[in-house]
Amino acid sequence: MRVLILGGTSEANRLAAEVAAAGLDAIYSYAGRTQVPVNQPLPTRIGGFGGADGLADLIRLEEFTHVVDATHPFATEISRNALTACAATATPLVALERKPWIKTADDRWIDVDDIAAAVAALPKARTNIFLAIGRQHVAPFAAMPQHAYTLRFIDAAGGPLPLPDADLLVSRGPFTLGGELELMRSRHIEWIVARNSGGEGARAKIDAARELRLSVIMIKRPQLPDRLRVESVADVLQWLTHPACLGA
Ligand code: 3Y8
Ligand code: NAP
Repeated sequence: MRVLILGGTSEANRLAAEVAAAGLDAIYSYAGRTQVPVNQPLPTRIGGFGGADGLADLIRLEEFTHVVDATHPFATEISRNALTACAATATPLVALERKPWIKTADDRWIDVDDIAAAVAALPKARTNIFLAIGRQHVAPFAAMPQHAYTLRFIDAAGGPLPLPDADLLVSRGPFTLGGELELMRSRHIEWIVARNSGGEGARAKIDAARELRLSVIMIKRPQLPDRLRVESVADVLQWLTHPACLGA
């Protein structure tokens, strides 16, 4: 058995620890989006594959027998590529995917389909907005320059921000409820823009928004094609060692 773990999430990190502890032959893969990704207890590769074909070539070259897609729910391109490459090489694939956050009666969410709809859902009158969606999709918010934005990136911006009134926090998660409450109170945040990423690493801001009764523009998850998916590291290990149990 030789496993390729497509990583980059808290769940992937927990999986890597269990796979290493089980002594399985595995490689952890990062896209290389951040400057200093967390070290893994497995041999690690960093960088794209060159699309689905490149991933298929690597599967053949490295003789991977299994692929685990433990990437983020919004990382749709790599997930589609993994489906294509595993079909082309007849390699078993499972997705380790956390559930989306579910709105409770006390949540003030406005559900939107994508970034453009999130921009359109913002109030018109100037207010304080926490853009908790990373660095890759900030530019569309320049259409609403009247607001005071708080941004949060993992690495420093490396250039001017595309918003006239923006303050940048450089901080990687996982985040805590206390830290998020302090951030929102000290900056008088009224609105939050977030992706429905699910998991525990990013949900503290959602709990803080509920406690402070703030409005959250919640970007829905993109759709992915059907694939075998599990929600726990234990299920992945079961699939790797006893595939029949999961109907794989
Ligand atoms: C490179 C690996 C761990 C894993 C940490 C999780 C939790 C904290 C919350 C906010 C939201 C956001 C962002 C976020 C979270 C975890 C987890 C998660 C959101 C790292 C990581 C990589 C990335 C890539 C990065 C994106 C960005 C998104 C920041 C490592 C830390 C906003 C997603 O600068 C960039 O280009 C960053 C890009 C993709 C989304 C974006 O569009 O900017 N994640 N995040 C992975 C790779 O190279 O393959 O550096 O160690 C992983 C984690 N990020 O326990 O250590 O599992 O979700 N990551 C979102 O939810 O919207 C932050 O600020 O409140
Ligand atoms: P994406 O848009 O789905 O993928 C874009 C390209 O990045 C892929 O086609 C592939 O390049 C490369 N890539 C992505 N993940 C990779 C991996 N694990 N190993 C090797 N190459 C990878 O991806 P994304 O949304 O930018 O996310 C990039 C990474 O950040 C992923 O590992 C994801 O788990 C992590 N992450 C993303 C988010 C988010 O909000 N999107 C949040 C937390 C963590 P090639 O085409 O060259 O093969």
